[in-house]
Amino acid sequence: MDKITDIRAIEILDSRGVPSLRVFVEVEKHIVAKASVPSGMSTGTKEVLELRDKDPRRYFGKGTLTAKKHVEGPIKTALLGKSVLQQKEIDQIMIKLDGTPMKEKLGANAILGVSMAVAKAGAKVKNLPLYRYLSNEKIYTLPCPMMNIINGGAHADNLLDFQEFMIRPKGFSSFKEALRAGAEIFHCLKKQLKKKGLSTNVGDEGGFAPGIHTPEDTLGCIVEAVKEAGYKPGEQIRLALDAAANEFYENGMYIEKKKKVRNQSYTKKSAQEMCAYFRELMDAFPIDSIEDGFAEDDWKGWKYASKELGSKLQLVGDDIFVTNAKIVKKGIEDKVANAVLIKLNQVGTVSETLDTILLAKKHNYQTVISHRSGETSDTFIADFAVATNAGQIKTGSLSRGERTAKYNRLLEIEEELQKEGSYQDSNPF
Ligand code: 2PG
Ligand code: MG
Repeated sequence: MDKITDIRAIEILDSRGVPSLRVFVEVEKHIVAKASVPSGMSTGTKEVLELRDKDPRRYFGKGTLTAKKHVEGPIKTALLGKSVLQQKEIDQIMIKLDGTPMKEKLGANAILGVSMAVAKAGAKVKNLPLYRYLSNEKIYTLPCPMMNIINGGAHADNLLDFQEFMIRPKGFSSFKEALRAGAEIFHCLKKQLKKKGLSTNVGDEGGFAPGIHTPEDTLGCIVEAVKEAGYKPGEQIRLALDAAANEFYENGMYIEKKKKVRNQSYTKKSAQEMCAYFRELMDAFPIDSIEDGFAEDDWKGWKYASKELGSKLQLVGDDIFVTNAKIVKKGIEDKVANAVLIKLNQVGTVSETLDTILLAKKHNYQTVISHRSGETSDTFIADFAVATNAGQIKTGSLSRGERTAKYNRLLEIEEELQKEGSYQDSNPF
């Protein structure tokens, strides 16, 4: 009683009001599971292809009707009658049917939507919550939330070149309490910003997007908010950055891009100078995780920084690895980074994402399951983080429904698991 009897898709809107795709997989004519595909803004060049219609008359060319057609045409034809319990086989059929390394024929959004909906359908057939269904080890750990409370870079129209300023709870005994700390700090930060006459409007991921000019002032504000909320910076709350350096890497240098765009004078830094700058920030603030501190084309810079800083903090590869096992393998061999950001839509199927997580774990690389800046209310990644014992999740700030949906799903899972689950706080960094 597990055979696919229909697959449909609709064009939906993501949290930025840009089209995305929702896929429905029907099993034996009575079970229907649906999944929605997210979309990134600061993307790595080696991410699989998000298929857009390129029809300028609709959604400025960003429609997803072609992807919908592929789901309801060739993909459906290839998968009708297959068992939803055979995730790997289904993903392989779609990979072969597409036949291109970047999934550009069918579109990775079409393929991933089906892959995720098939996983959810499998869980429904087995009458299990998704996190139990996807779990191999049947050990369930709630991830540490990395909460992005100040937005910059490509996610906010302010002057910050770094994209994400996150807080990372340390030493809490449950996900619930770690999340509470995050939310309390978020509200204190709002007060801090107001007091300073700064905007409390939020960016794409629900973090504030104030007109602060420097990372130092931003981090200073966050530390103040942590204290005001009654937590100890460094001890209970650490800070994490996603520089998303791809966005401000030009001709081999890291530049003050937002100043450049505004025709203001701007500085440039080499990879070595960038590394020294991160060290300065680490000396001044309790930072213990930096994502994409270097650009994907700057493998040498990454290697240098991994040697210099890799024993002191978590260095997370996002755009450089794009959740691709082959690239992560090369990174492991070259001792680049020590953690991998995991985004399903960078690689395009559930089983390939699982393979990348397994590879990372096998080599003691940390894993962080991640949302995209363009999200939907789908909570797949919350279950996925628990199923894979990833240890960490980043899914934005403590505002905006598409972000809190994932945190709320984790609260639900923690409650449901009671003593069967534990909260992971054992990251070495
Ligand atoms: C990132 C992500 C998610 P985007 O860079 O890590 O925060 O952003 O989805 O825009 O790539
Ligand atoms: Mg990133």
